[in-house]
Amino acid sequence: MHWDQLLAEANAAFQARYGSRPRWTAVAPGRVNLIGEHTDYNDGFVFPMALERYTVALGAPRPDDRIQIASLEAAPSVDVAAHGPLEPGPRGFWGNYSLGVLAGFRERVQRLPGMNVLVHSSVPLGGGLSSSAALEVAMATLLEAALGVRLDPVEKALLCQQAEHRFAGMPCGIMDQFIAVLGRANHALLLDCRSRWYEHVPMEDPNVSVLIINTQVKHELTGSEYPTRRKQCETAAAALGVPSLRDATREQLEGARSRLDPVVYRRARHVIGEIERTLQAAEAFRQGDWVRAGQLMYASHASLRDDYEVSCQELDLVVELAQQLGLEAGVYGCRMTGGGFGGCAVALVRTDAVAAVQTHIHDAYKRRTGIEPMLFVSRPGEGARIVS
Ligand code: GAF
Repeated sequence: MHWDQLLAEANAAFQARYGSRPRWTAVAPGRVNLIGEHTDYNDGFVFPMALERYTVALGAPRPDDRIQIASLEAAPSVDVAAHGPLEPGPRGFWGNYSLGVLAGFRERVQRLPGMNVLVHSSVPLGGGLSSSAALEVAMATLLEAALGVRLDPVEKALLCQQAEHRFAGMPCGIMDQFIAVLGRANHALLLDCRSRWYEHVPMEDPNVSVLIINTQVKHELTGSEYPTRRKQCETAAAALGVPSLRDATREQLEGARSRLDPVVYRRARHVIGEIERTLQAAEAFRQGDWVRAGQLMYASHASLRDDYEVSCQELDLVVELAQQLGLEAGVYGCRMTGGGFGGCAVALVRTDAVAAVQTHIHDAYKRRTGIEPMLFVSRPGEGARIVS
């Protein structure tokens, strides 16, 4: 859906629901991670780009002290007192992300204004493209406009991450909120999750495109498996005597192999290798070396599948189909993206080959699984901003 259409639908819905026009409009993007998976909570590097798919949050003041937040994608709406208790709703409630952001702001500014809010999104929900971070960051940006404050971008991303930890019960790393805040059109973001140093890496070559393939499956494992992976990484780091896996080398890991649980060893092998691959891939992107970047993406996928065990049959099938097409058909590389267990894969494709690649993967995937996948191309989009 185009940005203009998203905004027009949101405005019409806002007026229909609240009977007035919005005073503030804020927007934040979804993201696709090009490489650097499950490295953020290991103090490593990630390399995402913002998508041209956005969540928009519209707001207007209310005369009383209630805050209402409605969504065009989910129900029921949020309805809380601006200075009453802010507690998460039931697990899985979409409003928890917004409630967490409200709580984070209230800790900073003491008092929130009464507001009517409506959110609308073109980020596929629950598809591993970070629809939750887009929602958190859009809400945070709306609150900045409403309160007339500007948070430091790093502080804003961390506030949103805390919202997810405390209100949605998801112990995520910092990648998704950072790219939603810091995304830049036609650039990917290389982020050091330890120091929070970052570099916007240009992605302006019109001959290469980023294709996103949504498997349309979501195996309900992410919730339980994600914290387990985090713990296994901590166990590995402790056994190696380092603060986090960022500090460990392949040699150290091999030296300790006999004393490590084999599963913990494989988890650590993924993280250590993935951090190296991410830095190498960022360099390949800087050089426009798409063949090298693609090889690293395939290697990332194999490691996520075999060592980290967060892929699934459907994601493996997409990557296999892409790999079968290969360079000759214009595919440089492909991998699962995001937390795993379903959601999306990302492929780097020669622009003149995109239509044929898209048709082939769509048809073959549908034939083999009976599921209709959703494919789309996106340039790197803009980070969060106040539109009006
Ligand atoms: C999810 C998390 F939210 C991110 O922080 C990151 O760990 C990712 O999974 C895996 O790379 O999107």
